[in-house]
This record gives sequence, structure tokens and C-alpha cells, in this order.
Amino acid sequence: MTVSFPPGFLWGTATAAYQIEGAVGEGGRTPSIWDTFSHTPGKVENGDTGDVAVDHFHRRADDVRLMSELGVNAYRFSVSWPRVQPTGRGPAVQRGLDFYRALVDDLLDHGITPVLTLYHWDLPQELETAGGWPERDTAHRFADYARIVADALGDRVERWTTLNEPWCSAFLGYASGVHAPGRTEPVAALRAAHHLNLAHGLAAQTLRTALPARGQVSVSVNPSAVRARTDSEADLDARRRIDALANRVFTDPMLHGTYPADLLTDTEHLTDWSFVHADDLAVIRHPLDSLGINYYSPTVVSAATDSDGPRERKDGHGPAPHSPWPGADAVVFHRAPGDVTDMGWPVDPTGLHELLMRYTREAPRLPLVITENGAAYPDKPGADGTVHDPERIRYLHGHLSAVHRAMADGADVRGYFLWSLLDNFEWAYGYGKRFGAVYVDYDTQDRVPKSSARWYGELARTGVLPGC
Ligand code: IFM
Repeated sequence: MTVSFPPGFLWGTATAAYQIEGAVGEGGRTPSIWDTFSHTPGKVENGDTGDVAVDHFHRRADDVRLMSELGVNAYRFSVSWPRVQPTGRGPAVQRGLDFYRALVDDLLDHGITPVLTLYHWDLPQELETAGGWPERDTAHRFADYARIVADALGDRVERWTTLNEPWCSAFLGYASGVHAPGRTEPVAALRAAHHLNLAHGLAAQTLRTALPARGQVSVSVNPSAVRARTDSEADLDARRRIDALANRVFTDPMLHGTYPADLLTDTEHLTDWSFVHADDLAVIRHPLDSLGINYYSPTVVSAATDSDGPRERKDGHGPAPHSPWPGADAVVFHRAPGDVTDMGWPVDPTGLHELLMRYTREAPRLPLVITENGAAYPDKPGADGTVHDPERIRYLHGHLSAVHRAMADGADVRGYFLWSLLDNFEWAYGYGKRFGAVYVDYDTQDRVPKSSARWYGELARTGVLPGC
């Protein structure tokens, strides 16, 4: 069945600075935690780094032209903190800001709405050396940085996002260590989660005062649709624990101004949470203009039983021996049934519908935006140089149908951003996993729109999702 999306719906693609820009030593930029991590042997597959990435820093104008040719009307990108405020403190570097101003101007010239994310994981290394996200001061540094970017771009960017996926920054960065800075300290991860929440709240306050009245403030979380393997009390309890650590640790303070009581109890053997100060929750619960949801696949859990034997990690977040789930050692992760993408992530659009309905119930007047959704497949050019990716079209079709169904069920969804515009540096997986709608030949940096890019562009132009 053909379905239509409303006029004014944002149809975008998304990227992040470290994954695409390259030019890591240019214009006064200093290393971020991802430069340090990717240059540490054994941390990223194949020893890949973001040094060159897909050279977007130099190909910016062509990449914007490409988006315009495809037909999308919005672009979500992130600002590299160490490119605009090299050590994470002190004055801005004008050359860094100039790059983003030129990018925004190119987008506006092509009628593409810029959607700016302040933090997509590239903490200035000097701030990590001073303690990183487990330290409270990092949240205050982030608010100062937000002010710099708002002063520079607030006249032309209306849509602002504080953080991208704080779960990954806190728990993959400081608990499992599969992301930068690669620390495996469960208590530090919980402290990081709180200071990321605080950073979000402080930056949201800063943006409100620095931006013109039309400025919109948001945050992008990556909530898990957590399912219990059975209805047993033990499995349902496993689901509750992971829901607290994956979702409510961020959305409860952001939307409701509280930390979940069960999370505090589950982790009381690790910490008393005294790093949460008296007024923090009021700061974190800053009214938002929309909530960004990044979704890829659901999570299935059960309680460990004696017969489980040595725990195999199947939570989809890499092979590290350290768990990203502090205080949830007795939870076992299972692969959801059905097809998987090249990441090994199950394809299940019902999880997206479930999350959209959940946040519609939890925050009834808050518009939702899908700020990331997409899939990696092992795409290759054919003999004629074209790249066909029917699996990605199927994936996108299924998830957009779920979005449409949620809207029919009452969810106020305002936009959808395909991850990603271009094949790029997929963090600890390096360049081996291709999420792009546009294929990148990493030897020549040539861009070849895949068939999914053409399909998605047509959808963006017409708002009509054809039957599949
Ligand atoms: O590439 C990442 C992105 O940076 C954050 N969200 C998930 C994507 C796919 O893993």
C-alpha cells in the first residue's frame, strides 16, 4: 500500500564530523579522544583512523551539491569540538568556525535545512586527560563550547542538538571500552552518564539565551526497544534493568527531572550517586522542542541461568570482554530472530514503532524526529560501476512504514534522517562497514549514489512511500 507523509516533513541524511571530515591536523584542530583511540594499536579494525575519512572537509561543496541532486531537504551534521575550540577551553579558532559557516551557507543556498549536533563523540583529548566525562567540569566546558558555536551560527541555524547518543559516550566509552577513550570503569561510566545529562541541560540553557527566539533545542538518544526472552519474572526483571541503563538513565532526567529509583538500587553496590548535586536535575530537565530518536534494532534479554555457561556477548556492541552495563552482570543478551545487517544487527522495524509510541505516551506534547536510522551492507560496484543495494531499500521501507504507522497511531513525528549520507568511518569497525546511501571509493574518494539514494531522494521529493 502506498502511504504519504505530511508536507513540511524533514527528509534528511545524517553524518558526524570525525566519521567524514578527515583533515585532522588542519586549521588549528587538535586531537580528540577518537584520534588518540584510533591511533592506539588494536582498538579499531584494520588500524583504520579518521585522519582522511571521506575528505569531506575539502569536498564540502560537492557533498552539499550531491545532497541537493538527490532531493533531500535537511542535513544533520556535527561540529567537531576540537576544530572550533582546540583544547576544549578558551577562545574559539575562527578557521574552524568558518568551515561550518561555509557548510551552513552552502546548505541554505540549496534549500537544505541544517540540523546541527554539538557533540558526536569527539571530546578534545585535553579534556579527557583532565578526567573526561566522569568529571563534572567537562559539563561546564561543554556549555562554554555551546555558547561559542551558538554565537557563530545562531543567526543561520535554527535546529540545534546538544548530544548524540549519550549512552554510547558513557557506556561504550567508559565501561566496555570499545569506544574512545577506551576505559573499562563501570563507576566512571555512571558518572559520565550523569555529567553528559548535565552537559545537555547546561548547553540547552545556554542555547536558549544565545539563540534567536526561533532557535529549536533537541537531543538525540538511542533508546533500546528491550524485550524479555520469556515472560518469567526473572527475564522481565532483566528487561527492567537494561531498560533503566539503556533508556531511563537519560530520558527520565531529561523529560521528568528524576533518576529511576530502580537504577539507583541496582547500582548501589557500585556508587551512592553523590555526584548528582542538588540542582542538577532541574537543569537537566530543560524543556525541549523535539526529541531525536536513533534506532537500528531491538534488544532481547534474559536472566542468566546456571546452564548459560560462559557468557557470550550478544548485545551488538562489539566483542569486548567488559560489559557496557554496570550492575547488570546477570543479564544475558540474545539475537532477535530474523535477518541481520552487515553489523549482525537484526532487522525489526516494530522496535521503532514501539519506541515512538513509548515517547508519545511519556512526553505527549513533544514532537519526535528520527535522527538516525539505516543499515550497513557489504555494497560493491557492479561491472558497470553502479551500486545496487536492494536490502537497504527494504530496510528503509520497513522502518518508514513503521514510522508512518506510529504517526497514524498518534505519534507526532516531524522528520527522518537516514544514517548515513556517505559510507564512512564506522568507529571501532573502521571502514569495513558501509552505512552510506552514497558509496565511497576509499582509494579515489569518488562518490557513487547507490540505488537506495535514488529511491530515498524520490521519497524526499514526493513524500510518497510506495508499496514494496
Ligand atoms: O555510525 C554510527 C553513528 O555515529 C551513531 N549511531 C549509530 C551509527 C551506526 O553504528
